[in-house]
Amino acid sequence: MAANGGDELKLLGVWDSPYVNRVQIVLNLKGLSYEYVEEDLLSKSELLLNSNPVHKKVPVLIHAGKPVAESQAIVQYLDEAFPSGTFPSVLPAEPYARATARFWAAFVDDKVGSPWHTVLFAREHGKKADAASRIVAALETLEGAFEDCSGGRDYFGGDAIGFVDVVLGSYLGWFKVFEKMVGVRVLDVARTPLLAAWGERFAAAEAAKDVLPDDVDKVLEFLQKFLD
Ligand SMILES: N[C@@H](CCC(=O)N[C@@H](CS)C(=O)NCC(=O)O)C(=O)O
Repeated sequence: MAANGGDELKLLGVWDSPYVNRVQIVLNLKGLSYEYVEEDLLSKSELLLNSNPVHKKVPVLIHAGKPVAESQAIVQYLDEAFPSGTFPSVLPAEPYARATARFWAAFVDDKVGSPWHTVLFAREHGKKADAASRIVAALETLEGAFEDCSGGRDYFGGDAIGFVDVVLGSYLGWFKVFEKMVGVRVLDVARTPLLAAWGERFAAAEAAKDVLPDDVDKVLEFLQKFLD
């Protein structure tokens, strides 16, 4: 149905990618229906290569034939193309709160996303463990950010899931995978109690619960294809 984005929206993705998952969560939050196309990253489709010729990565959102790449840009695009009034907002309306949300979202992909990649693909255990401890340090910083941004409410976005929630929340399934891979519990209730409780809430939220990967062995088995 064109009125809610329906047949105009196509998402190229991979099921266990945090970058793809955050876009799916925002599409769910906004109640938008879309066509999902699972990509094979070892044999990328012409559509992916043509839609994201610079990075050749997922996610790519194609809206009415026009591709948008890079997950944070896609989320912001969706927020503007399907704005408040008709759809729930992900970014706050007030400029300072908006800038703050963008700051923390950038921090997450820099300080959690980069080491996430190292935990996955580094060959040596020591490098994986070092990257996991950098994630722990980033989460300790984010514990303080959560306290400030949430103002005692459930989410970084306040009463509702917002931009920082979807950007950080999309890594939650992987944090469980890391416990099995490197033996490090990155999101730990003793170190970061507010974030640990937030993580439980986010993973159980309607928009996220069927999106985040929750089968650790299935994720590890899938990852192995890229390591062989
Ligand atoms: N900064 C990008 C990262 C996207 C990304 O790293 N996607 C991975 C899957 S998790 C990918 O498509 N990798 C394929 C490749 O590197 O060739 C975003 O936020 O969208």
